Amino acid sequence: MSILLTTLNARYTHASLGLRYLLANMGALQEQTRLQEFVVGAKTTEIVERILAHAPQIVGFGIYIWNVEESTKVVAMLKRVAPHVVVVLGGPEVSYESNEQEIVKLADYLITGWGDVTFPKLCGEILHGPKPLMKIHAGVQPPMAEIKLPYSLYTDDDIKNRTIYVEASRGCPFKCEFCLSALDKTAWPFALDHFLAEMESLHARGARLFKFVDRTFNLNIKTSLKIMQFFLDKLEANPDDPVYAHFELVPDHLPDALKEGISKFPHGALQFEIGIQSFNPAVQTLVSRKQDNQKAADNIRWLTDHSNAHMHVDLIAGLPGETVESFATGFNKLWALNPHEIQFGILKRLRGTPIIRHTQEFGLVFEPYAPYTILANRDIDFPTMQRLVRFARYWDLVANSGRFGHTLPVLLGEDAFGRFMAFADWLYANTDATHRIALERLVAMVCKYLQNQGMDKDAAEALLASDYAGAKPKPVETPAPKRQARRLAA
Ligand code: B12
Ligand code: SF4
Repeated sequence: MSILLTTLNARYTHASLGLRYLLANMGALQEQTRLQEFVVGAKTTEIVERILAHAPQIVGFGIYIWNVEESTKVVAMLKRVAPHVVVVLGGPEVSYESNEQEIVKLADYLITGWGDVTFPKLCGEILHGPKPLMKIHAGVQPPMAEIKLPYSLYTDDDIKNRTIYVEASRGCPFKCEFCLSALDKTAWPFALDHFLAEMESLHARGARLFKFVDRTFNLNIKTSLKIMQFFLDKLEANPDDPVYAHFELVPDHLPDALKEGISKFPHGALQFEIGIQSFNPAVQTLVSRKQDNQKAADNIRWLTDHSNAHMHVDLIAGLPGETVESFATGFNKLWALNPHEIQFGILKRLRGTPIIRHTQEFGLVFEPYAPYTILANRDIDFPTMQRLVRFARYWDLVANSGRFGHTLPVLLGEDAFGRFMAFADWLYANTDATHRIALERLVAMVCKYLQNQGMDKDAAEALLASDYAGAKPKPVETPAPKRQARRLAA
């Protein structure tokens, strides 16, 4: 074995699709290439020891925002104990602004962008010459038909225990300035029939949750319909053996044909992640996000009323021009549309993204280390931003967890944002914690807060008891995430 592909995933359940693409495309070098994944939080010495146990000549690291800090330590240690091992980096986190990155300084080579064809080529040159002269290589984007699909490389163990990521297209045609995909020129589809044949064999091998990483599933409706039909056929052929598909959607593009397809799916089989990000037209213009807000709202309403899909809708706080008040208006508007989950994200400055053009005018201040979260801007000072961060954390615990289905509407009343912000401020003042709040304690705190707000003790306890009983997830023989099962059971 001479080449090792490795990365630190965010969790064990997240299998790396990027590395499987590289392995699938190694050509003649595939025989001598292995894949070994780690999880962030693992001990650096153990990672280095396990890498070296393969006695590799080349180690290729997949570098992402969630692992760059730890990977830097791993590469530094690896180069100390085994300086002869050639380190090649790749992945989105090192594809831009790479010259200033510590990890790039420590490595021998870097491939920016797509690695599918450039990594095997570079490895061939390192192993057999001529020795590559340049340190940094721009990854070649070949025609999609030339990229070998990696799905057979998911092991039976992966299929049984991990999220199966799949990709029907790469890239995004939109230009939202906070997003790395804004740098893509367009979206490039893989040949659909070939892709679906691979999905067929994954399904035959037991895969039941397919998570599409496509930036925009509903870009080409013909393709979306064919993919949905694939899953519908599976569901119809065997209703007792459900299959789940997760897609990212743009909210303002849901033609009737797509709606008709969506409406045929049973409870929970479709999971949609929908980016709203901001309902504020001035902010949308500033960050070059084109979105018809009325259509988006109508479509989310339609999905809530007429489909069985589980909906997770994203908002971002901290965007240039977004004040707390305008964010609150957007949040309340979204809450009124009743999605299952609102993902309250805080703006991050991803390397390479054009959002930095607003730095001066809007006073954007970001954390210097990954994940580069915004700390303050012209309209939201640091303490207020921290209140929003806590709001996001508590929202996840209380609202998105699905554990407080009956209590939440009472807690939020007619002003979801304002009331939850007041609750978040109170909870923080009374617990001093945003993490590791045990469920029992959280229930007790919510109960106390409701009483502080004037609710009768018995009524508050009864309300929470109704949730606590309902909070127990119904037995689901599915790989669907637990909290989604709770939301759907509510
Ligand atoms: C799955 C995923 C996750 C998973 C983690 C997966 C894992 N393995 O652990 C989860 C859900 C946890 C996650 C979380 C986040 N994510 Co994410 N995520 C993705 C997603 C949807 C898919 C990744 C993927 O498989 N892509 C498909 C493969 C084929 O592409 P690829 O990974 O880029 O690999 C190619 C190249 O990069 C390169 N390459 C990769 N590895 C290597 C190695 C070598 C040696 C070489 C040469 C080349 C190379 O070659 C590959 C093939 O061409 C991408 C979006 C996307 N569609 O890519 C975002 C993305 C990677 N995430 C992103 C972000 C910002 C986040 C969050 C910060 C979001 C947030 N606001 O909270 C969090 C991070 C949380 C944290 N702890 O810090 C950004 C990346 C930013 C960065 N610089 O890394 C992306 C690109 C989304 C975007 N458009 O902005 N994410
Ligand atoms: S936010 Fe979504 S639509 Fe906008 S560029 Fe990124 S992936 Fe594309």
